[in-house]
Amino acid sequence: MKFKKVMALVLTGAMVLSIAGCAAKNTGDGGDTATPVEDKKLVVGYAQLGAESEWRTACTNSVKEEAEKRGIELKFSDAQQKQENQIKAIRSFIAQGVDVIGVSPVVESGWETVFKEVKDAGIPLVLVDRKADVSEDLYTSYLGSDFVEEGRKAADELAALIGGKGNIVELQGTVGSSAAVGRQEGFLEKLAEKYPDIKIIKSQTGDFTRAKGKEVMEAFLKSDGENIDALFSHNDDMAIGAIQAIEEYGKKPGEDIKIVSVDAVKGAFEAMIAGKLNVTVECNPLLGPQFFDVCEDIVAGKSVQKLIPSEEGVFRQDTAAQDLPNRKY
Ligand code: GYE
Repeated sequence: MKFKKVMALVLTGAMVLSIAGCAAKNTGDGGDTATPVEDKKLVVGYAQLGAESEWRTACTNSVKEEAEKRGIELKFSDAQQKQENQIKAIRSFIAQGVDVIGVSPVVESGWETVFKEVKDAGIPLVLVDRKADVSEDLYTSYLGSDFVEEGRKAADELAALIGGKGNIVELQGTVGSSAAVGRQEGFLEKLAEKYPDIKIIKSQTGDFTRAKGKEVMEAFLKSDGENIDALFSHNDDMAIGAIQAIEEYGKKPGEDIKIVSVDAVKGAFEAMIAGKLNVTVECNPLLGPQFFDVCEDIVAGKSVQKLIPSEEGVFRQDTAAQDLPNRKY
């Protein structure tokens, strides 16, 4: 059968089913052939922030795959790293009357108004991956990583690579995002506490993308190329962009300039195997199962934790080749 014909059949089937569903619902309100409430499909709106990195793609895939597995109707929106698009998506989820809303806030500030609208509509809100700077009564649960701890781990790894002494440059993530704010905070805290001889000579945002990571690293190299001992990158994608910049500049990434980044995506393992990246601190993007566990619990009236942390490790060059086949993202 031709694809179009198959699609037409599938669509007709879906329409019949959904009409049947509506009818069942209508009679269910007052009639005797009611569809039990438990049979109702859970409808979840998820306002993803973008598709800026390998990490983000893994996160999106995890959410989509898990929704499909559980038969949950997912309304998905990609905001292309723009808060205004996320706000629009959330408002449309409210208008559609979804059961739960999930959001990965691109930045921390500016959410009060729309979160209050969600609350007033009686829809539970779950923060996924990144935090928002709002009072705790405006959301039901936050699940994600401890970004400050990731920054601390990165500082210890980097210090070990350069013997506790040297000049480093920093590629920050999206300005005002909880991931960038937290990673920088943890990193600076460790430097202040343990490594007085390490200096950050340049620090700028690369917005968590490869292209910007490369561009900013080129600028760092132009002004301080002979003076940089190491790079701390807030994510692997920017580090991979920076690696290209360092090679084009004529230095060896991972040797002349040591590199520590965060995420532990497959691309980072490949770079470590090639000797170009030294360490990656893990940040788990596979949040789909935890996210829908929380959604289902909330709808079932169960109490859920306010903070659901992910478990994460650190991966180094020496074991990268053994580790890569076991990586899931
Ligand atoms: O590290 C980065 C992504 O919020 C933890 O966002 C996430 C970060 C992740 O773009 O690669």
